[in-house]
Amino acid sequence: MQTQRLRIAIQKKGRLAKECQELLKRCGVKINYTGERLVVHAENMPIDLLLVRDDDIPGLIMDGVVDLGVIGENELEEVRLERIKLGEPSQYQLLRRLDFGGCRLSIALDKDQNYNGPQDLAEQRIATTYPNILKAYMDKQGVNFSTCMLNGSVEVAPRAGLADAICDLVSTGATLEANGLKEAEVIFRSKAVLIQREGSFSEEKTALIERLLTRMQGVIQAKE
Ligand code: PRT
Ligand code: ZN
Repeated sequence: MQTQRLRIAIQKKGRLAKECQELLKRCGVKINYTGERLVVHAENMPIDLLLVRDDDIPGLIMDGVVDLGVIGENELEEVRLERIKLGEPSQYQLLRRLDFGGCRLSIALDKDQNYNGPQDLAEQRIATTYPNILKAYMDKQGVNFSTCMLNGSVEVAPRAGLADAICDLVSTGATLEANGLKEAEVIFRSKAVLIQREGSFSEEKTALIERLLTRMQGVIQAKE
């Protein structure tokens, strides 16, 4: 069901939420975020914001339920690979990379363990929230391994005896350090991105997206 208003999905709470709100504000989109609503309406433009878990954003775009979304490339790629596996729609268009949400997806292991390359991970169990990105990487390396799927507390898995290594997001490295782990391989580098659904758009929506992109360009350049 398409509406006249442009629908944009952003993370409700979490690491991308504040910066998404800030970016839209700087682009001149006036929104009152108070309350616990799923949908909020811009006051000065035909835009509706969907405030959701970041995990839901790639699917909302790939199913064509919303027009635009802001999401970390790590989450986007994981969902894309999962959907390809399931034979579900996995298409989207990248409008632009943003200047926040930077991190890397890395394999890490006990800091005292010897590590000389991916072959040292052969037949090991790796705990992760990103099994598809990890498998794609390990397949490319030609290394057999097993996974332990965890949606949280991935960094404690080795100490808890659940896995030999982990594959998790890293930004400063403090979490790895605090858990006695060392970064062994960076397998994916990520930033927040603005994406668009496939398919046609009304002339009005196309013009509004153009306008937003132009303003975004200005906002991001001004910060550089
Ligand atoms: O509730 P919801 O499902 O919406 O949020 P979430 O808890 O799934 O995600 P959230 O808000 O934690 O992260 C959203 C996105 O921010 C991620 O998908 C990444 O694209 C991006 N991002 C950037 C990060 C980090 N940096 C990051 N450091 N996401 C998570 N982390 C975690 C990491 O998992 C580890 O636990 O921070 C810890 C490591 O940080 P350092 O600084 O100790 O290395
Ligand atoms: Zn999430």
